[in-house]
Amino acid sequence: MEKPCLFGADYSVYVRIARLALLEKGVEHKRVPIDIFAEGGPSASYLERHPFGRIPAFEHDDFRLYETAAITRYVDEAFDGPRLQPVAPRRWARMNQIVSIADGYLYPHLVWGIYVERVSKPATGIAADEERIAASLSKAAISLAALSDLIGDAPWFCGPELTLADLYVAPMFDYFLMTPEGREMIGHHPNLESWWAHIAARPSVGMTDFSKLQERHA
Ligand SMILES: N[C@@H](CCC(=O)N[C@@H](CS)C(=O)NCC(=O)O)C(=O)O
Repeated sequence: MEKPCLFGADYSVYVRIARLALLEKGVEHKRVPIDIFAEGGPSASYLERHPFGRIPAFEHDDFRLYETAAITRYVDEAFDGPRLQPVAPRRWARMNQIVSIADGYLYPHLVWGIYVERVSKPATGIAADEERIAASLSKAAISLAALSDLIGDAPWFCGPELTLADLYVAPMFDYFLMTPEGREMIGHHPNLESWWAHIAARPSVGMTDFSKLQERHA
């Protein structure tokens, strides 16, 4: 069997989630750089692989896949290594709920509404849209309160074991915590602060650290 291959850019939240799953499983893989924000957009050959022109895309032997939810679950099922999805139905449902919160509320607000506006745009000379930041901050407050309730006293979002829920939330928090608003807001939730300290110390998270990147988008 060939090593699986991940297509994408290191600055991408979703590419990082897929890499975190591969690294946590201990799956050797190849990486092919694709910059979807490059002038002219993705190439025709990449659009054949991912008709929506997003990253990541994935290939294992002749099996092609896109959408991070599908990639990470395939990686978990198809390879040896620690399970990243709980077996118990309620914990598994909780994992899916948190992944959905990350896709639906964290990515648009913590990453695009706050990090991109506060950090990425000003870095390229574009003024931050303060109204958009303010609107996203009120959504972020709801998200952090919900995540704080869901994690409770557990070390990880779904209990004693690291799951895909943690791997989804971590890259989104990483960008969010690069903003002063993000650092202030997490201070209201000591359990999320301690979760962040716990996950940020994992080798997989260090190996995919956004702060070491030259080019940062989202
Ligand atoms: N639903 C997709 C979302 C992937 C996604 O939005 N990736 C971003 C980078 S983090 C992207 O490709 N953005 C390009 C664009 O919006 O045109 C997934 O789960 O893989």
